[in-house]
Amino acid sequence: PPIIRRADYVPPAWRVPEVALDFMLDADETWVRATLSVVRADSGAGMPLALDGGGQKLVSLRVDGVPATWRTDGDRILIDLPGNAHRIETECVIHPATNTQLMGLYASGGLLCTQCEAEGFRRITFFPDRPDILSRYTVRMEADRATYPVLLANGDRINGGDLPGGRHWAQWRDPFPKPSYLFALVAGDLAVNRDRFITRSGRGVDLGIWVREGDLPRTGHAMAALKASMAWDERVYGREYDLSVFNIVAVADFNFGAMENKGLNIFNSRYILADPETATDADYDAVAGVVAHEYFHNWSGNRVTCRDWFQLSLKEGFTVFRDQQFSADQGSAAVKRIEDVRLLRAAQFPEDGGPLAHPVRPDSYIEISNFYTATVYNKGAELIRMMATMLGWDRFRRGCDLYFDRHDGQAVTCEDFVRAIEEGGEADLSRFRLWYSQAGTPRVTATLDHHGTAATLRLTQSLAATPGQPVKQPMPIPLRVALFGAETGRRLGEERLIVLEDAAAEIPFEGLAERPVLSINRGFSAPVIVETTRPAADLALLSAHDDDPFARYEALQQLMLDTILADLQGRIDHAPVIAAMRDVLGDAARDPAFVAEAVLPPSEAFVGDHLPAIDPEAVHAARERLRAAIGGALVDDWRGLHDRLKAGAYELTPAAKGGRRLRTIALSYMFAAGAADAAARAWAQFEAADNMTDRQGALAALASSDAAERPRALAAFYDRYRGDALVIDKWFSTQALSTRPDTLRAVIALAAHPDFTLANPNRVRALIGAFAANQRAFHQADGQGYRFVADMILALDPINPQTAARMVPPFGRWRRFDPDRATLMTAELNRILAVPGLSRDVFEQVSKSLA
Ligand code: B3K
Ligand code: ZN
Repeated sequence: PPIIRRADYVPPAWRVPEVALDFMLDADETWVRATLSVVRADSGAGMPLALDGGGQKLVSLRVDGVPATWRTDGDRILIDLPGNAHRIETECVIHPATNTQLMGLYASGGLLCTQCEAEGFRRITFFPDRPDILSRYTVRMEADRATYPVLLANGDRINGGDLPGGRHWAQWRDPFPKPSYLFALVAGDLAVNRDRFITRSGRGVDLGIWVREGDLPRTGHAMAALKASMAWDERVYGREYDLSVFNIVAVADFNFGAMENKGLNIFNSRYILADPETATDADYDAVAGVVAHEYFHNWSGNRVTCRDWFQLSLKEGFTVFRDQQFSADQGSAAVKRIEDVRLLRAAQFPEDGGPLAHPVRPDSYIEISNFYTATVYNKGAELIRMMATMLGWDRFRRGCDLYFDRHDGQAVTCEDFVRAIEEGGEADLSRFRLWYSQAGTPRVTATLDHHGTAATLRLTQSLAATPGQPVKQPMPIPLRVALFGAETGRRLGEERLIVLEDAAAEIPFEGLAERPVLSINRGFSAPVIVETTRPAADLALLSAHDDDPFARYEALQQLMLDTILADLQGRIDHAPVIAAMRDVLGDAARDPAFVAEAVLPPSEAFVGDHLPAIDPEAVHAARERLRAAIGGALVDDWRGLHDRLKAGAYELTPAAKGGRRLRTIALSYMFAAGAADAAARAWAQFEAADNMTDRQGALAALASSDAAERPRALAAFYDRYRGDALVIDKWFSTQALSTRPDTLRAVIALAAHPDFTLANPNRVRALIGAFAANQRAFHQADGQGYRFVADMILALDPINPQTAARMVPPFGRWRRFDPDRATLMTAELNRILAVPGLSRDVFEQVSKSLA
């Protein structure tokens, strides 16, 4: 398949200022009539009009009302046009019910809905399907009234009515020019939660969240989050909503989290529906975060969009940063930052260190769907955050204002964004641009030499080669740094922001009253790996006294990581961790959410990232030994917490959420300790729960145990929630994440369960995605875990290539494992690659993983 390159960008030859679409909707066969007014662009002299297609049948084509001829070029059609402005009319037939890829117009649980980003619109009608073509859309839909009583599209409903034969129609108009990837329509039998928002300038906006009738009681949290997001973007970024309608529709079958279509967001139902009985606290946070994210796209993505797909991080990195800021403002900023960094380290660092590494602004792709990655999204957000850190909020905000003002209504590049921040914020970001072009996670070494009342901090940076990028240059790395007194734990002087510009630097400190302990990359000010040797006593001191909560967390994480790594080399000493943990537990009453984060040991995957060659069984065993030691030494504390944190009536406050989280962690430490009462406590928590957080927490603890209560709890959970897809997903994923040695066998059996289906991406992620993230089970030494996931990829590829391709990256880490596992992993990659007719999606991920 061809490689698309950023350097090959050419501006469009034709513009399409107006589009009129007319849909005769039907699940089996939908007719699409499109009228495009096309205008030759400056660069279009002598060029044909090229319209992308996606395998649909073209029934007729007219130019200025007259039947016309065309040429084909793969899936595209080319039309030679004599003049500079023409009217193109096409008529196509598509088949939503058999659209299992879930791109374009497809059926989901009796609804018809669309997903166009990145290149789905071409599967609906022939169109120059690229984000730098901005058009005004008018959409007419006609359908059977009983099956599809609700007809929605972008913008405002301007007309509609009944038709003979039980049919009806509606017409919508979106006044804002938009790229085709933001087009949306929905038809179906939906109920609506309506509300209203008054913007800062006094305009009323009608809000609607559309779901299946029975789901209406679960839409309140999403609606509250939507209104909070609208107010937040006005207050923090000065951005107001611009249409008089904002609709959200929840659908059960969706490849991704949600989609920011102009005025008509379409969501995976798992990011809309929440009530205490079926959604965990984490689900509640995810709903609010994704609702905010899609809403914020209205400015960062829709009003200002991407010139081409290489610029994806322009909208995604910025919008993730904005949703992170929003969530931080809604609850504990410290805990939110810890969660963001945990995700970055779990998903992005491994990507940056493996064969699929790519810059935040990629240089080439085969299938753009493969580039909706943690690098583009989450590292992209870190780049924005670094700019905000270096400029300070006020200057950064002035840069954002200039960006939005200057580029409103345009399709632009990451370079345009950086230039606006530079000019509006009065900064020089010339070397900072390297962060967009260089892949890989920088390593910073830090040593602090102390002499008398002075000290010298020596820093170096390096960046390893990544595919296609053998040699790298130093980048500006903003590091928030403070020193603490080794005796008193007091901070010595102010925190400093040090921007490491070159390969190495020496920073002097003076006037130090006692030996200093280094606190560096506070708040995780840069997405780098810091290598610095601090003895256990210093880490314990920081974990007790650092006044940056992220740095406190980080110190205890480092101490636990060092302890596990030492164990793997035969040196077992759990005492410093236990002492530090006892200290941290002193804060459990004051800040349970923070303590819950702090006491969790680093994941097996994160530990593996620090080893030259990973033996997953050994990592699992060492980490379990640490958990057992922490559990056992502090068992009375855990028992006490488990008793004390038993909540009264359910509340969704930050304190109540933190309490629930810490309570279940206490329970799991009791299991780790082998406490005789752990299983009975888990069962009691499971049975008495008045919310999903407590119930699933207890279930997860039992699922990894040998307790007699385990099968009982799994069966009771299934019976209680049978038919509730989002909860049954949890039932699948909880079992797939079990640390028991027989997990693979259980997962193979679950893949044959009547409720398992490859047709629903949530279900696939719940079972197969969760299993592939289970380090011990996926990497089972006999290779059967690899074989199972590879079989699933091959089975899914013909149905849904996007979702199939997302399961390939765990195989790409083969170089990090022992030779036997590496051989087994590459054998599966080769087995996949040998299958004829692979999708572009899977082909790209597998072939790159082998390279
Ligand atoms: N922009 C969409 C992503 C759609 C991905 C399709 N492959 C969701 C989001 O980031 O908001
Ligand atoms: Zn997004």
